[in-house]
Amino acid sequence: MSKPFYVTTPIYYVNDRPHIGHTYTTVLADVVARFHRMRGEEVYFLTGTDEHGQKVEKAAAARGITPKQLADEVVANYTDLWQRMGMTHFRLIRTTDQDHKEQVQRLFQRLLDKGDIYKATYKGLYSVSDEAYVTEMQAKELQAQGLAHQLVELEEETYFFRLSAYQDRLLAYFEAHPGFVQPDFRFNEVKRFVEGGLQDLSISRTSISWGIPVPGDEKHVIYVWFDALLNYLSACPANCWPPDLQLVGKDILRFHAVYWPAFLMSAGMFLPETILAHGWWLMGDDKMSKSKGNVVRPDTLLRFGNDALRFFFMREMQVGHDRGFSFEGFMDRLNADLANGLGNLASRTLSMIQRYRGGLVPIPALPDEQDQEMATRLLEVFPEYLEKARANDFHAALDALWSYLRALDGYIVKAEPWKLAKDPANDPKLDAVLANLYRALRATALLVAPVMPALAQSLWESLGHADQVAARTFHGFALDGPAIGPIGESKPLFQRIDKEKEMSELEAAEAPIETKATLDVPEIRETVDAESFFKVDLRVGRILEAERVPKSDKLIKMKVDLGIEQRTIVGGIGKAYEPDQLLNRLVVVVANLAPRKLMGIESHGMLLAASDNASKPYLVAPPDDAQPGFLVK
Ligand code: ME8
Repeated sequence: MSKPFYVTTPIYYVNDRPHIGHTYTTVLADVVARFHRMRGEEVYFLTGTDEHGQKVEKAAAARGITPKQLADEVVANYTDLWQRMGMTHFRLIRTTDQDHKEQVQRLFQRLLDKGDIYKATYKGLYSVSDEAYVTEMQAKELQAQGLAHQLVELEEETYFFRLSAYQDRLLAYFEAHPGFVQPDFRFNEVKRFVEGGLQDLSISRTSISWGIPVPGDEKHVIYVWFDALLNYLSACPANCWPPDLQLVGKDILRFHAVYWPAFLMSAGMFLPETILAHGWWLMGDDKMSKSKGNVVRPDTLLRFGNDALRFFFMREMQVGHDRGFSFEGFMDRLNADLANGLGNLASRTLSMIQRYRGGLVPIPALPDEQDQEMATRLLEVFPEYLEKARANDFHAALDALWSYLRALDGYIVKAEPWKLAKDPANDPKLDAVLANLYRALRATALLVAPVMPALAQSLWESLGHADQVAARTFHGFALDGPAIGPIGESKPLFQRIDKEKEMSELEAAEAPIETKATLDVPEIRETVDAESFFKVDLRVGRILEAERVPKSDKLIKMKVDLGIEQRTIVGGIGKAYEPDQLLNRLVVVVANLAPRKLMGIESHGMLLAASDNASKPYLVAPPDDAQPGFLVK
């Protein structure tokens, strides 16, 4: 029997309910799983939860419950969400599962027996917030960031994993497996990290009790990452190893591309085929995260449908890169591609086949050059889509398919079937057009089934099929085969979203901003050279007018004097400021920012504001004697 295709997501911490970042990774894995099933492969798809460690221990203590009770509570959110979203994982592994605990202890013992795990005394600095030992170099960085208070001197007995012994072996493996980490630019980061030298890794703690005990030395608990990474092994049935694709966010790539392969090498096991690191969904310039209080929960978006959210994720995010999230962008994408794009094409095509051919799909007898061109494009876009999807690039696959769908709109406009239908002499041409459109939709239903299972099925049935589209395989699908019978009932594929109306409701439904007493100082962003910085034109401006944007409690529309001209600027400061408070205020404006539309209003420029944990804006103010137009540099 051939080995099933094995795909994994990270196992999520139970210190938070799922947000759209976690949902994104799991959707991607589910799309990949469904795609491989339709390639005729058996698939094993695993997700799970990471439940041990100090943070869970503390959070539970604060609530007066046991860590396991807390974990059970949070895990219920995950199981419920994945079930509602129709995820097709075989198992949601929990690191508190008995089989996992045994696996972790077995492997720990094996590496101990082999000499790759040894006990020694650690003497040095420890970061309390990261729960990790800190090298001198890292300590200097933290001190430079004003975070020295997070460091404590520590001397303790700990078990180390002999990571340093794997540096050369890892580099040799990377050399021999150029596709091991994707995308390439992330692989290069990993290589540079390993080339920089690896130190042995502490893999036990005595300060924590909530974890898996070291076998035979129970005052030590196994370090969460050693525990967590092994989940992929614990949950793997005998014939599945190794994983074909491990999806991770870029934040946890080092654990998966350096520590994890080293553990496996030490255990004498095969390494995963590919580790794919995707980027982050951002809010503004920030990563979405609970501590920043800027999270969007999946339920806020799921009211537009499961398929809509899945499509948005796959269509918008170029795997590997970061992507800014906005409700407006979300709705624009769905309206453009699902309500207009595909939805419109399907309803037009089906109603024409119904009206002009009584629901029977014609067989084209005499296609002209234009018809042939469209038929050829289908023959091209079909394998192109499959190839891109096989490379996990659903963004590019959908892009190619939607550009074909747009070309079909143009084809209809040129062919004008409604005119052709008036004269029987045009029958061959009308037949060719209708058949081409039908075939395009049939292929589309098949191709998008992994991304939008329900929508694809609905389209499939409208085209006259009674079976499950997801049970079909791509291979051997006859793109130009005749229809199996008359078309079915046409159902609207996607209801157009009333953006203005939804916008205000969405803003209201947004997760309440969670405030914290102390400021969680974000890390300094990556270095930019002076030349890049000076490209930004910062000016003093004065706010002349300010009014709320209707139906939004966040946005304020302002007229701002920049000394040389007046600008309309829309700012997301409405929760922190009343329009009256803004009048006559001096502000700092990013004057050469490309204009963009916010709720239909063109905003040209941006006001600088500081922000706290909860993303509350504090407008940056020049001194009173500054004047509009002054350059800020
Ligand atoms: O790191 N955008 O768990 P975690 C995109 N337990 N994806 C995001 C995201 C965002 N803004 N935020 C989170 C852990 N993710 C460990 C993993 S694995 C052996 C242990 C996704 O709950 C992304 O996949 O912090 C990231 O890797 C994962 O959630 C982190 O989830």
